[in-house]
Amino acid sequence: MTFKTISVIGLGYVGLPTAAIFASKGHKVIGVDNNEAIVKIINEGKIHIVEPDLDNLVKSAVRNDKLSATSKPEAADAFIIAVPTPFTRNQKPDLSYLMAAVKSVKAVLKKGDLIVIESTVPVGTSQSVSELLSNQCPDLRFPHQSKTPDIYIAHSPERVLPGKILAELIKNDRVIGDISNICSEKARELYSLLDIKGQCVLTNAATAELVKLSENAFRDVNIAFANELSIVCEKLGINPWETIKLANHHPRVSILQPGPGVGGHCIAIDPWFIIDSSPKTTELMRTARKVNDAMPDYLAKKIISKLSNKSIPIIACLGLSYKADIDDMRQSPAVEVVRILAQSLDTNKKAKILAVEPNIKVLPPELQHIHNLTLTSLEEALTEANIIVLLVDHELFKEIQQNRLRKKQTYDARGIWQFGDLN
Ligand code: SAJ
Repeated sequence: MTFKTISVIGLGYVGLPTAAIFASKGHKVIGVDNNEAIVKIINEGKIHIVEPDLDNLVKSAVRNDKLSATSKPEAADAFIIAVPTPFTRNQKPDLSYLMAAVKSVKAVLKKGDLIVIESTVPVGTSQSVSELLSNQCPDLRFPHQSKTPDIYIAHSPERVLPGKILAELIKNDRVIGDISNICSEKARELYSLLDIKGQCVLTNAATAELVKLSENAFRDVNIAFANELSIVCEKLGINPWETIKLANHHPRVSILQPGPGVGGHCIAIDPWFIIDSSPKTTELMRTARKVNDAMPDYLAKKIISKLSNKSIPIIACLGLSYKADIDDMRQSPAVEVVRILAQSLDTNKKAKILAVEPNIKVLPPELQHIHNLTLTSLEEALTEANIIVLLVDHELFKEIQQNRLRKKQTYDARGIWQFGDLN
């Protein structure tokens, strides 16, 4: 077999499920993460993230000796890189984790190895990775130098949806791009070990890079449209959820859902990688980012503007994660709404914010040390608060009985309590 050992570098939301699924198919997998705490947790057969069914998969993979974790790369036949590619303060791609991961592989690289970049990257990155490695390993030939390279490099962007990662890893089609055709064939061979149901579609590296960015930018623009429309609806006194639901009855219309904004480490970031590569021709994508980024402030100000001066505001904010039934709070609009509310009520000594997030035990750093904010249980929040703000459509919140909300001011930013606000 070509791939006796597979290494997955970066054991986060994409890397860990990928490692576990290869291991569950009986392959020897070495997971690499520079966070020693994560390495320890995984070697104990446990997981550090919330993702349905992942805990059992990791537990049995570690118990069967198919998955182990380490903080430094070890020799393998294929290296899948799934490290974060965030953006800088001025919205430029930050490839420092990716390049550090690539350099870390250098020491164990041997002729015939395959490197697959699964991280989302700006156009041109696969070429840069090939060039970087050829500078570091002058004895080996790389794809940008030769049609028959010693090291194969391909880009196969991950497309899995947090919350459904294990199913989508098998079900989704994959786009695989490379700088010389032979590499993507090799990557296809690697993914065939997973018996994936989706198709592997091969193309060049730059196209694969842009395809991934386009998917997320498309979704961002569509959500921005839904958000803008929801504000129009509000001004006109029309229910946005019903409007969108009915518009989507048209066979060629599919409007996404409005909400408190767009969060996570993908859709809120990836459009900037396209904008950065062509700043003068990306007005629509830039505007969509602006519309979605403005939503938390819009919602928080709406709530503040409707506060009554007859009672002390005790606001229960339901949900902090960036979307339903996960624990990920990166770029979360819910966190931002809570932060703005807490800040706005800072001068009212008796006002309180009660944050409810069933998937965490401590508040995220941005919300720690805010004196008028506490993390509480749903029960406590529903009992104590006079204002309820639904920020995330967690299953738990869908089960709230309507009579618990009676006599309270409610704001439903996700449209799960019937249609929109109960008021
Ligand atoms: N959101 C809305 N309205 C909607 C849908 C989403 O406001 O109708 C918000 C969510 O609440 C969340 C944000 O958008 O804050 C992003 O959520 P999401 O579920 O749309 O996407 P992600 O970021 O969890 O995952 C996306 C997916 N990309 C696409 O669907 C095109 C996933 O397939 C990618 O693998 C992932 O980005 C990634 O890693 O790039």
